[in-house]
Amino acid sequence: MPVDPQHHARLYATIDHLTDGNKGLLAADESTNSANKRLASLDIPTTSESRRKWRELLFTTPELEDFISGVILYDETIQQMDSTGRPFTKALADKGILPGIKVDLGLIELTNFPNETFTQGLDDLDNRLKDYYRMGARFAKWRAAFTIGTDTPSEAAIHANGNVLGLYASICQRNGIVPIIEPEVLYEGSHSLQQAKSVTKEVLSTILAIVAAYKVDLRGIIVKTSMVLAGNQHSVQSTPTEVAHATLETLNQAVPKQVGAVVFLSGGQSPQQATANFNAIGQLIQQHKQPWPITYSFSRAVQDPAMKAWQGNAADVTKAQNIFYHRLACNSAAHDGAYSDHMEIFPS
Ligand code: 5MM
Repeated sequence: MPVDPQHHARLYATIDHLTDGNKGLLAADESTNSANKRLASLDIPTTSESRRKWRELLFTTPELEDFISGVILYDETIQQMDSTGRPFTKALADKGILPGIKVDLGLIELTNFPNETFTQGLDDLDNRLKDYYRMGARFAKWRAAFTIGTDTPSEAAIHANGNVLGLYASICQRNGIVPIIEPEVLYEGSHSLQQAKSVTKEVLSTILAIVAAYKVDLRGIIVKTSMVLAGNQHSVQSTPTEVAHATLETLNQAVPKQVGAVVFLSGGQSPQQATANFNAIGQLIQQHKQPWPITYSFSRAVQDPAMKAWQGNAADVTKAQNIFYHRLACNSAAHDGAYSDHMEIFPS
């Protein structure tokens, strides 16, 4: 069945809202396993209530809407409530923040391709999206992951994930939900900047061509990508200027101009490194306008310092919220290339 034309207008309106001004998207969609790993590393109990309290701290940060236009939630979180009994979706919507939802069900091994994965979750996706739409979600996210190695990523892994992403995106759009397509090229590894560039170009251009072949409306999708930089174990680490040039050059070669928006993940960079690299990208955009709105959609780079300050203690909620708010302020300044080291002088 063809997509109702009105759905397209709604998809574009969602993207316009998400990319308004210098705001970013908060990725708070860690699966239970990932959320628990982060809590356990700080000796915080790995319970549903701890995860709820953490998300409440994030979502009730005063003036969150200054810097955040949308939040990606996880299945558990979209059904949870704040301490006053208000659903998180309502708490966010009351601030003009759009709820989104991670709908992939994680990575599984790609048989015959060591160290490669594809992402599962298509079964029943249509029904799940209908439920999530009723709960208020207006955008969704699906992540595929690619490791740079001697024989990876293989053509098979890129194509398998591209086909799944194409199906996911088409099912989202027919339900009036903007699909975020996240083919992450991992930062972990000893690859050079040049290798990161060529792999990211190959992954993005192949996957987006497959997505287009599924007749997905490219204006109604968001691409969530890694910044292009040398691997974290490479002998020479990329400077922000190098990252900015390599990233925008790669995106211009691989991402069709019609795509609705591009957002960056932080991918394990330190919070300050992610902001400095995003700021260099922001500065370059000031000089050379890009075909798509571009913003940030970080998880670890905005959450980690605040979680360390919180450590599960009710008495430290305000301190943690201030740190979280400060990180968002730095990244929204970076969006316009207006971040500087001076912004890191922050009273503890
Ligand atoms: C790559 O991870 C995404 C962005 O987070 P970072 O800024 O920390 O790189 C993130 O949205 C991720 O997809 C979610 O946290 C879900 O991850 P898991 O591993 O829990 O599926």
